[in-house]
Amino acid sequence: MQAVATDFGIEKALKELGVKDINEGTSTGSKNFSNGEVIESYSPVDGKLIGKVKTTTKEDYDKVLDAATSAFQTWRTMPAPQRGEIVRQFGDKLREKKEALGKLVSYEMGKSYQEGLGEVQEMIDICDFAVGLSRQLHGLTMHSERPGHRMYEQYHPLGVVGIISAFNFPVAVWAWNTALAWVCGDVCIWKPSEKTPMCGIACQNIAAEVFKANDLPEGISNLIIGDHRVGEMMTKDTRIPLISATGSTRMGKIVAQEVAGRLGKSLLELGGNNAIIVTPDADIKMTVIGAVFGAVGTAGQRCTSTRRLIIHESMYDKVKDAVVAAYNQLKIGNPLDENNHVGPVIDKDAVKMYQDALERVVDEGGKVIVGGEVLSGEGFESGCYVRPAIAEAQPDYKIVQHETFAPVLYLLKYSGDVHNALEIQNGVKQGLSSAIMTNNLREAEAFLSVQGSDCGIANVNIGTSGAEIGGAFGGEKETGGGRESGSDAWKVYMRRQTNTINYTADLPLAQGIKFDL
Ligand code: UN1
Repeated sequence: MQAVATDFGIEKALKELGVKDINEGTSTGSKNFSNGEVIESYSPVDGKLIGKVKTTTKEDYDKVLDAATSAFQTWRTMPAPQRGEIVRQFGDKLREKKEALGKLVSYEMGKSYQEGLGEVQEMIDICDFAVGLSRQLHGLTMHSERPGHRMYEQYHPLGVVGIISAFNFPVAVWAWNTALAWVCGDVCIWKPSEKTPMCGIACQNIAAEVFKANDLPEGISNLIIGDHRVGEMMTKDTRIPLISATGSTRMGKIVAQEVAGRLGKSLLELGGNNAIIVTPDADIKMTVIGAVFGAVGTAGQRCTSTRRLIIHESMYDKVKDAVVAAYNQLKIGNPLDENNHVGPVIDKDAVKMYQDALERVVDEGGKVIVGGEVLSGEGFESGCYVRPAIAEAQPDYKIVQHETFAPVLYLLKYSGDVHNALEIQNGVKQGLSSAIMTNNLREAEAFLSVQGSDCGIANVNIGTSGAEIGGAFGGEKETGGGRESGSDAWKVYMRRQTNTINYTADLPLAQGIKFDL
């Protein structure tokens, strides 16, 4: 009898997305011309080779830049609402390909299929947002101090926008940037993580199809592939006025210095060390859902993942028992199988980081109360599956201060009032996301006040992860200060110009200065 292969529709998805048996990488629109060394993409799900991709050489890169620079000349003159129409079509294509792309994300990155679909939904949402925005790229008008003068500001596109994204959100973070940049009139060059190149190629194929169908230049959407050496080509390049980079704080510091050195702009979305404060007035059921999804979703590899639970001493045992009980229910396995909650981490290096973190917390005096194992045997052949861990720790442990990109949750205790909890929460270098679980108005408002959370995102009765695209996304301190996606984040993709027009026959000077000839 022939065995029935359950590949969860991966082969079909790869075909549908045009990434089956390819050997390319660099592209400008639908034109491929990669000449660099080959990298292989292996799935953390089953350890199998997904495909081979070619990296970008300096020559390839210069060709891409030429195509992008020339495409910008056309794209920038198209009225913004018409660019919005193109982004609308792109969003429609994503709706068509949602299942296939969600599967590829799950297979190449390892997050659950539901989260893969969620990621594509974020792309669709930002397209809708950008379409509306294409009619709202507003500037202000001001009253001139001089008679017969009109003063206002307007926004023009910047040019070529460079996007460097991480493996953990291999498609959505590109779309946050690109959908806004496109309606703003910019063209984009994207370097996805070398750990998830197939996702990059799949997205580029979808975009290229839309630009081609509209007879638009190929160079509006461009893809380059490789490691930090390829990233460096962008960060050093004065033809790229804005670099938007998502990843580790270590990477962000290098990018920031390089780009600032040439007075370019950078938009940085870096590490987090996100905490949920659990007060005596917290709803335990909500706390457990928020904390567990926050800590184990995407196998703890979101920049918004919950890493610290700061629990009031009066609630400590109760919350600990409830969270431990929930962890004991977690099913770990193939993320494409919807019965499982947790898939693999991205690779064996991540497994090592997870193990090292747990060793370090014990060395510093903490205690691992759940997890710590690397799973083996049938279904775990890739070697990338770990049991999400919980450790009891102290806030000032070095390892607790550090962002470990793996499913490790630290339980910390506070006493007294919410200000003590806030001191612990804010007492780290990172400042991305934060949350408080409370039904007490005073605690909630204290958390949101000027003396409250110092993070870019502060939630009440919601976990730290899973932000909607409508708000500005990003954080303070070592998170890098950038804001992406919603609200007025679009402004970073444009240059502002202040215009003053004199419609009189005199030339009065500002500040009342007299200069008679
Ligand atoms: C990231 O991990 O880089 O808020 C982005 C969230 C997602 C985005 C995370 N919407 O968890």
